[in-house]
Amino acid sequence: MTPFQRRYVAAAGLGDILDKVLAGGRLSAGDGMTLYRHPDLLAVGVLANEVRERQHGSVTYYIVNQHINHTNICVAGCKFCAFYRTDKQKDAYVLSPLDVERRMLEHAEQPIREIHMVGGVNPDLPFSYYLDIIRTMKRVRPEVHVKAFTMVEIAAMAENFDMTPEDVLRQLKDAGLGSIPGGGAEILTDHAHQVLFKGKIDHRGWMEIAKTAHRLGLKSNATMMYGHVETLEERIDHMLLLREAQDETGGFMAFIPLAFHPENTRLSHLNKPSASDELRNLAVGRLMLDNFPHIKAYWIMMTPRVAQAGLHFGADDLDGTVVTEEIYHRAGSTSPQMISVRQMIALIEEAGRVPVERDTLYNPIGSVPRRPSTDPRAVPPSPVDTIVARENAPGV
Ligand code: V47
Repeated sequence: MTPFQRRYVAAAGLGDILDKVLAGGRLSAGDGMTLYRHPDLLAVGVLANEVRERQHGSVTYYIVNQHINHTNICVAGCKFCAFYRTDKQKDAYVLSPLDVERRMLEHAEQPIREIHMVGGVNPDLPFSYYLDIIRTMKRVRPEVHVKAFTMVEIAAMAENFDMTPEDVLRQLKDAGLGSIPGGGAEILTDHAHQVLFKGKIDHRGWMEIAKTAHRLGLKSNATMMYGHVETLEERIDHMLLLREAQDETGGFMAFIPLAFHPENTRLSHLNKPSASDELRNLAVGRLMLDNFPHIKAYWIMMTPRVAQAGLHFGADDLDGTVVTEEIYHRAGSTSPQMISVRQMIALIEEAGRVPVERDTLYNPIGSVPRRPSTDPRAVPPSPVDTIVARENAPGV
């Protein structure tokens, strides 16, 4: 942070939070509310950017991935969802393992490293279906990382098949599941649960499955869908629950704030959160979740240009190339459904950041520039660490 930025943030009345941030201290719920209510978004962004650059320098991650939604049939009946159908509706679908194989083969020429698969809570599918789908994906592309099934889907499997969540997770993991996506968290409060999604697990259930997955060695992400019926206090409560769980397990990789898209939902009378609200949620997430390694600006939800700005408001990851995405497009997203690796790199570089391709677990891939060591016993620093150390060196 430059001396000018320090003076600017202090003059904006955020001196106490600045001191905590510079000392690496933990922010309180009250600090979180101050950051949400503060009129100067730029000052909030400067604080978030300080943390982001301390951790990651200019490095910005992306992944070459493919999203597949295996079924849109769902019995949860969430008010915010434009994607789900009942089994009687004519556009209801379930992809068979063969359909999944075909979708993957359509993109066989792309170096896809991750399949991100989520779907509805469909009680008509047997447990063997989920195992077959994962095994199919690993057969078609053995090197691919399968990040699949939200905590909500795992909980529904446990209930429908009379298994413990631990058994469900163990069997999915044995079949090839690599990690769990962050969806289904919505807002982790009783109020939001009652009003919006009472047909599925509440925050206790979501957290129990997340912690079980982490204990079994499955990393996960955590989303926060905001801009509907929740209060600002509920957003902070959501973050505090995540922070507390992360202190316990260390199993979360990224926090992903998702702005609510109202079109074609039962909440279509609401306005979509503004771009500045999107930037602020990235920034507050970065500042409150001091124990989360990554903050994701999910470009497909935010649009590429707002996500690009997000790289200066706390985000260090843009997610992936994403082949076909249905959940937000049904709810009115106007982003393209995929971008090429070249476009992704350009997006990051235009924002003055350094693109680093990653795998699902944030291991960098390929050639990030680094200086070779002449000492044969030296453990080479990771290429990303080298960039971060160089950029954070005094005087730079
Ligand atoms: O669980 C559904 C949200 C989530 C709407 O882990 C909506 O890397 C806004 O979880 N408006 C699914 N949000 C997406 C998701 C995700 C996306 C990208 C990366 C990762 C990851 C996870 O989307 C749902 C729900 O929370 N959602 N409908 C809507 N109308």
